[in-house]
Amino acid sequence: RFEGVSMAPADPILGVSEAFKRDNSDMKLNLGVGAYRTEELQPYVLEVVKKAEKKMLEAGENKEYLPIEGLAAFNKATAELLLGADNPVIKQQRVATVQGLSGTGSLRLGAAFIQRYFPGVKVLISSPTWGNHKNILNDAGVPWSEYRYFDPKTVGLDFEGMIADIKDAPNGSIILLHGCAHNPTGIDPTPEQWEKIADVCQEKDHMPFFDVAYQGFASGSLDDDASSVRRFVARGIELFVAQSYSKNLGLYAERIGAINVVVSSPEVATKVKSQLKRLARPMYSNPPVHGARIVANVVGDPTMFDEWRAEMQAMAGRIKTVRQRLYDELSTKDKSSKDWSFVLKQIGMFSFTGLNKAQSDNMTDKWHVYMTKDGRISLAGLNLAKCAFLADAIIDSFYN
Ligand code: PLP
Ligand code: TYF
Repeated sequence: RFEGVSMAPADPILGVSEAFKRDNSDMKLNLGVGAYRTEELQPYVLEVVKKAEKKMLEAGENKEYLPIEGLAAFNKATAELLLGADNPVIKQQRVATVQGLSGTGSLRLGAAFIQRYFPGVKVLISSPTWGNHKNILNDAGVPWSEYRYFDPKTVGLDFEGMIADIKDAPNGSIILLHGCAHNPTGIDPTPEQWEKIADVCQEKDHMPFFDVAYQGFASGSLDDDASSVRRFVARGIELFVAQSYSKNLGLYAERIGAINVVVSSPEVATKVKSQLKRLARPMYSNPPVHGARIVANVVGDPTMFDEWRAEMQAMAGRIKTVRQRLYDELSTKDKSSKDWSFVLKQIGMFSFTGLNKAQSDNMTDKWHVYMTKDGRISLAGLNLAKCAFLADAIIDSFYN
């Protein structure tokens, strides 16, 4: 029966970690998956998460099923964190929020909604984007195409190309946008560029679908990192937002996130929420409680909230420090006139090095540096001690 099943290809990101595990070299360095490590390159559980878990244990909470839409206290906290607690759309009850299985599961729920209620409507995704976006849309049966985003010549944003492609899309298309810290490029539109993107969305009646996987992690400020979404909401544009707490609270394996749909009236919000629940029910019935309780506790307690902010800023700060050191090492070691300053301009967890597939292969085969084949390195997996070594590897791979 199963003989006809063929081997699935390894995931281009998670497969890198599997290959890293199989490597016995002392030199090896895992810059593949975007997961935060300490300066000792160890996984990090936030102190504030441990504190929330202790409080939860002491309260002796039960393990009853959550409702299909998730934990009410979490759903309230997560929408307020995203949009700002005093946002008129929250006061007017125009947001349908459903707890999801982290960012991925929330995107999947959004995609299932699109497939059911806007069949045939195309989703435009950036070229390049996080690889799983294509899988999610494909498996949900949602058609997609790409808009230009990255310009290899400037190692920056191809804003003209992006705007032209969004303008060219049929009216009423859905535009997938990274709320902040674009993965994999680390290049975000400026505030003025966001305004122009919003102009085009309004002109063309396009609907944005924001993927917010790094709120607070890009700049260290939760509000600044949500400003792109809030800008569109303030214009009265209806939109989807998927949120993840994998990175900013380090809750990777707890699978906690949410799908939010901002709509025109409370009546519409109630109906949309009921349909999101209907989609969730046959897929996984109801979401897990542990991560939702952690988020609700941290966000709902002013002291813990401040502690969270401090720890998030420390994580974002450590990444900025290694980013600077890597740039310093690259510009000192490289005797050519190549300008490496793009490394400093990029934000978030990643640096998009511009290395092609063969060069990325050289990084892994010769230097035991594990990274994705699109030339992305996760700076969250790098420490100061390894920056000189990494610069040697990058320069060797770039010029050979
Ligand atoms: N979207 C983007 C752009 C990401 O980089 C990630 C990874 O963190 C996710 C979504 C979702 O990850 P998770 O499912 O762990 O929340
Ligand atoms: O891009 C990354 O490395 C992170 C982590 O299926 C990730 O977003 C990678 C693959 C995946 C889920 C999360």
